[in-house]
Amino acid sequence: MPRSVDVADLVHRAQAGQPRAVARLISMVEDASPQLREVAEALAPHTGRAQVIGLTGAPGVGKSTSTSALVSAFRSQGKRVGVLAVDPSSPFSGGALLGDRVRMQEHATDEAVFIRSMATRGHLGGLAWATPQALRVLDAAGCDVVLIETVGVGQSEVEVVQLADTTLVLLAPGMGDGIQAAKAGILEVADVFVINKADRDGADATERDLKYMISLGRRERSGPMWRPPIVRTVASRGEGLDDVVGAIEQHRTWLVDHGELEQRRRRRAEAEIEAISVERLRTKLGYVHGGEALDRLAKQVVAGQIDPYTAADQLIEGLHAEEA
Ligand SMILES: Nc1nc2c(ncn2[C@@H]2O[C@H](COP(=O)(O)OP(=O)(O)OP(=O)(O)O)[C@@H](O)[C@H]2O)c(=O)[nH]1
Ligand SMILES: [Mg+2]
Repeated sequence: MPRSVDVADLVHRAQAGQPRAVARLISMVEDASPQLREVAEALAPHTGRAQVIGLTGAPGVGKSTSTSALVSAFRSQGKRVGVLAVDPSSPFSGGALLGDRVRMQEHATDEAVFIRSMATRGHLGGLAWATPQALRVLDAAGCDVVLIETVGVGQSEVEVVQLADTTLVLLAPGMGDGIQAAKAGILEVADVFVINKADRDGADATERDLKYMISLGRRERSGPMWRPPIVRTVASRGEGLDDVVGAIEQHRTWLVDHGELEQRRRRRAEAEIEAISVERLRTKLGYVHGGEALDRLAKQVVAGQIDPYTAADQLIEGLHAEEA
């Protein structure tokens, strides 16, 4: 049993920007600490200030390199920066993301930069639940900007980027990204497209494919529309990053002017509440699983005495009864 911590003190120290306190709080999130509720309560009044930027794209497209370059750009504006590198496919933090540490090494000694790799550690509900809580920690710790990097492979990172005020989707020449991106539904979540590795052959073709893909995906929608710009970068040489920062800034202005920032943040809170609720129900059902009530209901379903919907009703009623 881990010893209980003085949450108020920990949050106080995190707010003062102490890296160890921030790290400890994020670990509590990852480990689903029993004190997390207390942590969330203590953090709440200090959140809502950070600008959240998501970066996603296929493996190796240059997300970490771009993230690191963006950190430099925001640092030169005097901002405090947090980075969450989220790998939905890895149950371990650290291991698979070792490369990220190397690429972000130049910021390792900067006290105003906090970098953290996140993993699900196998618990249910996973990143959809854990990432927003880690984000709250960084927000409360005074980060002006939080960059969330996630590998673009499927639904889970779409959920992760939904947290962001602005989402960058990275592509690179010759990786068949356009097609991958369309499959993963990543095109719709892009606020800014970045064609990285523009030093390589094929950047023109990638841009052409992308534009074609966007034209196919464009649906008729009422209300104001943001047209995601396409920016080219060579992240490994820091080229084009000013344009990316500019595009992020323009998008932010657009969000504010159209009342969309508020909307997005409300949707983020909705997703957060939902994720916590689902996680809690799952935990409860976990207790039920293999339990007496489920066993009894399963027998009745097998015997044709009741249908599975009725059985589910009874199971859920049982959960509520337990609560009362
Ligand atoms: N030629 C070229 N190489 C680049 C550029 N940007 C990044 N790279 C290289 O591409 C490789 C992958 O870069 P990362 O930044 O680790 O890519 P990533 O998207 O974070 O990779 P994962 O996190 O593993 O999905 C590294 O060897 C980088 O040095 C670029 O603009 N041009
Ligand atoms: Mg990376």
